[in-house]
Amino acid sequence: MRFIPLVLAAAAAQSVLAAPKQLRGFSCGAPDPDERHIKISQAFATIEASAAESGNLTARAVTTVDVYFHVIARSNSVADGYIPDSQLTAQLNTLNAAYAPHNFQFSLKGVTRTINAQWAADDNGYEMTMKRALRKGTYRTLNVYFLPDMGSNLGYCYFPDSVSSGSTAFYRDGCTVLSASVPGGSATNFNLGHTTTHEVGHWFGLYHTFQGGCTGAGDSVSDTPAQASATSGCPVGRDSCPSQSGLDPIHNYMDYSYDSCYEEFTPGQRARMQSFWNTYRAGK
Ligand SMILES: [Ca+2]
Ligand SMILES: [Zn+2]
Repeated sequence: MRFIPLVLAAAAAQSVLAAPKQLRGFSCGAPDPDERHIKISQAFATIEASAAESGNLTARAVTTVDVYFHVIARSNSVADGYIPDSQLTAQLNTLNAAYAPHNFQFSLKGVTRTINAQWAADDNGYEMTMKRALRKGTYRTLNVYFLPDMGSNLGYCYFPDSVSSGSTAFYRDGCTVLSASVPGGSATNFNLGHTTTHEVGHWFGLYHTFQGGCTGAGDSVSDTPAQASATSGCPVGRDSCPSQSGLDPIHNYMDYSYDSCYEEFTPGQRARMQSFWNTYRAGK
């Protein structure tokens, strides 16, 4: 017991130098889909299933999504969120690699950099102020805001919906991601850039794989096995809904696993992203 204070003191001293961001686990602040949005997903599920049956899910052309990265920082030091261009490039590459099998690619159209302590702290009262100042493009344009302090969250994003250009919902649209989660960042276990992959999945209309738990429609995607709760780490063989078929989709980008555990979206999720894109974003 006598050694513990020394160990703690050493760890504390080290953290001042290296400042690794210790997170208890992945936590996403994306709002739960409401009943109305779940009904939209279930309607897509029916259409997608009949298209699959009739062999109508032919190979599609690659869709390129324009992206703006917004770096919000407390100061112009990396520790305060001022992510270097090299890490933004690595983030873009990670996103493109994750979505390449699903016919989506991302083209970086611009980077903005803002030093603003209130925006950097993800204060609710400033979300819309920040986004009204920074959001670029149309409803088919992805805006990602990198913030250094998000409380216990690694990120959050908003589902596609019917919004009119210039409305509050239009400006709110986009993903907010912890700066330390970009490739090479300081978020232990979550610094390979897949927080952005996960949040962009929400932007394309996907729910968490554990949405709805073991019963009912779950995430409204038929090929992601039901899951009782979020996964932590990378527990191979986890089966949180033993009465349902399939092991937990712990390698799915829409679970809460470590970045190193993430591997895939399913064909069903790919079809769902395409459905939402075609209906809500493509023409905008
Ligand atoms: Ca499912
Ligand atoms: Zn999420």
